[in-house]
Amino acid sequence: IAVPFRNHRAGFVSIIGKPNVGKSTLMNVLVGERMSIITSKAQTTRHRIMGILNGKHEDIPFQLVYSDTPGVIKPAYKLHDSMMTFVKGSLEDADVVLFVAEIGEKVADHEVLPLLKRADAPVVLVLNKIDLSDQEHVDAKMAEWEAAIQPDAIVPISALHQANIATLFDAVITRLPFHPPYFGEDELTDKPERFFASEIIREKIFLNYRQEIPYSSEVVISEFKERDDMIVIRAEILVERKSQKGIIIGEKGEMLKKIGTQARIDMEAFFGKKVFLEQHVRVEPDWRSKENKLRQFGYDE
Ligand code: GDP
Ligand code: K
Ligand code: MG
Repeated sequence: IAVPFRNHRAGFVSIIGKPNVGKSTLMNVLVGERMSIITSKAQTTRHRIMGILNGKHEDIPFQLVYSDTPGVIKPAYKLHDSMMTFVKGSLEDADVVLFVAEIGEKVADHEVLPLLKRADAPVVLVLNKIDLSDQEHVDAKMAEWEAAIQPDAIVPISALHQANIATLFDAVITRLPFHPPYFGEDELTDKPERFFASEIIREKIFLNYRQEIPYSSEVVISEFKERDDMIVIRAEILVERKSQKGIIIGEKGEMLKKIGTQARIDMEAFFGKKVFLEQHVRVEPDWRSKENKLRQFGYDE
């Protein structure tokens, strides 16, 4: 006789939504680690990033595998195609979908709605950034979403101010299937350490440069050597044009030095070790449109 498995919960929780609604901020709050990079610019997140949380809820141990994903957009580059493939993949695996919408967003013709049809999993509509609104407006928006998509639950939150996160956690954990853990207890993520080194540098590029520069940049870690007392990291910053290389480096190299310092400080906090960081800037013409380059930079699954 098959005995139903009831002593552990585990599952995949996908965080999806349009750009800039606060998906990465929420992911970090839920995982309790600064795992996904956050900036005020759309399309900061390019990959599916898993963050694993182990714990206990009402005496039953659980393993939550959250996936942060790129914002849903209409692809303009090959790069965007692979970004959207990551989103679709995460929906297909999902046991619970966290569909994040911000309070100011229009409900009609929402880009994410066609994608939701791919998911068999329960959908929790997360209404984020309620700190920018009042109760009356929040209630009205919740009613609008209820009428439009009939989600399994609607939870208004502020990811930035960590408001109502406990309610959201409850909505997730109670929908998590009974299942043995998928990952080892000490695993925090599915991505290697060098991935986070490159993401930290990308965040600094997004924060320090304007217009096309962040979107035209990619970071490749060419060396990641862990020694007893420090980590030696060599990073290549790739841009699409020569003029962009000059902008990245800045006058007398001051801009490159600035992002290098900011990145090193964050890396030392993330890895808990001293970091020696060396950066090079290289032109890789039109890398965002080239399939072989995208593959080389890890945009395939
Ligand atoms: P993503 O593109 O969906 O991953 O969004 P991010 O997490 O990168 O956040 C986009 C911007 O929204 C950042 O400037 C965040 O600080 C901001 N943000 C995220 N959550 C909230 C929130 O609850 N309230 C407010 N006011 N801003 C938020
Ligand atoms: K963003
Ligand atoms: Mg993001």
